[in-house]
Amino acid sequence: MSMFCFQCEQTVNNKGCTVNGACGKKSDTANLQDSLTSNLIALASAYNGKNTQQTDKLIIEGLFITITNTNFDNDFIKNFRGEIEKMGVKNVEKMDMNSLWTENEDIRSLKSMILFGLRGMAAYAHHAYVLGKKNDEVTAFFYKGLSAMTENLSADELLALVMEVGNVNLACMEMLDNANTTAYGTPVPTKVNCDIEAGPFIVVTGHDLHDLKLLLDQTEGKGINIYTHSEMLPAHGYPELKKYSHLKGNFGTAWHAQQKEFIDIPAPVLFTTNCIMPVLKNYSDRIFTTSIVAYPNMTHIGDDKDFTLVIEKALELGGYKSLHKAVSINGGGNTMTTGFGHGTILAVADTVINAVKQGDIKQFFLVGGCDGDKSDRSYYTEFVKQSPKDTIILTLGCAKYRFNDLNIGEIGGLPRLMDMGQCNDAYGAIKVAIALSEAFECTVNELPLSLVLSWYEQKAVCILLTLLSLGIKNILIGPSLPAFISPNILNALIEKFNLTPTSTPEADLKNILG
Ligand code: SF4
Ligand code: SF3
Repeated sequence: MSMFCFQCEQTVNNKGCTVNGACGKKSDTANLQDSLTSNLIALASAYNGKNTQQTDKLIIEGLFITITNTNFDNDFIKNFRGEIEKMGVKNVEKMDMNSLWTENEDIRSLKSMILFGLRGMAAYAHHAYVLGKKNDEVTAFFYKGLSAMTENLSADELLALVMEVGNVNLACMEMLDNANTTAYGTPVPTKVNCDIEAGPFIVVTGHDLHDLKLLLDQTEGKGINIYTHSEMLPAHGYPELKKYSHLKGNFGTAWHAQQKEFIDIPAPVLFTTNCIMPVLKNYSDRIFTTSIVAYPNMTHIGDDKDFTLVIEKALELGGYKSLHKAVSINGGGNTMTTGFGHGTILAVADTVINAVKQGDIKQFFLVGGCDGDKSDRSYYTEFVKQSPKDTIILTLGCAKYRFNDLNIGEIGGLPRLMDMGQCNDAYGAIKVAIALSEAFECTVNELPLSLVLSWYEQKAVCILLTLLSLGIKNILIGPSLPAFISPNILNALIEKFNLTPTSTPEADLKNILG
């Protein structure tokens, strides 16, 4: 076995990647990421309770680097490890990652849930921190959680810590929601065009709204249009971003289609976060990365965020000669609507509540999370297509690309499909659920609300843990269960939360709606 990784949904045979990663991660990179994780555990143990701004940055960025489809660049990872070693911590004396991967399967499962949850939470914390927000409880928990990796804890103690990851992640996501809305305003419903106008353009992908804003500033008045891609789509809803007239629309679909969609693209693509896939030769001269994303031999824009090279590339390539029509993926149209954050939905709470009371809305479904390239993810398209006309679909995360070009109609002036944003905006969905439960004087579990989640990487793990820590039951999860949840731990989660794998859209809809 030259590597071991089982942190994402596409892991080989739903057991583990042991030769190369199904994501394209080579064994040397996987082993370097394990060594980086060991360094981070050592750093967290040494600085637990004595953290500094510098150690906070290293821990949060270091965890983010190891998220699936984020960083494939060995030199980048080696340099980053060097920064940690400068702090006087070389490795973990009590354990290396191999000892974690070979522990008793339940302990390994629980520690994996903590580690992968922390990786996801680090991504969300990073986005809030670059916008100047901090939360001491969240920061401190990275140290506590990582330190626990070397501690001899019982399964019960670890399970309590797993729930604590979820609980602290709620505070983290609230901080991020506050950071985004303070910086860019409350999102408003916005129709986004997917056709590309003639002339030079830049495609910007990932989740980092701050990088997008800097790029919009630097391209203003230069005759270059900006198009979002994948998880950047919800940027169009923010007043402080949509005010830029050269933020034109959205290019392409979800992350896993990039190797097809970037072929022959006459424009550069800027990756601000995951998900980056192995870069094909055909478009490798057009890929730029920044922040914690990196891929060997691609131009990386450093902390000065000087996007001149990206701008020059856009002007050199020149864009399409005439209007480039988008191809609809799910048989819908070539526009998508986003911007239904909690601010917008709660502003029409009275309309929603009345519609439920009058029987016009029978059920809410939150169909969201990550997308991936396996064909069984057509479940989510079919689920939305088959959902009855008196139901509302809320969505978030890149899973929306399975159905967000569909027009499924309205109920009393409310669109039946509402895109609440990135996976980064999951706090908004929780806020809406809690507000509805207060309005109906019941618990969230008693609401006519079903969560149908789609997972792929570690950000989905921390969000799932947050939902469980809030006591939310009956969550449907697919397209498969995480390989790192052992049978015993799965049984415990089923018993306590009735966490259920998705089956078929027909059966699941029948089961929910009776
Ligand atoms: Fe395999 Fe996923 Fe790990 Fe990549 S991130 S090596 S696909 S488990
Ligand atoms: Fe998507 Fe990678 Fe998870 Fe942000 S961009 S949801 S998979």
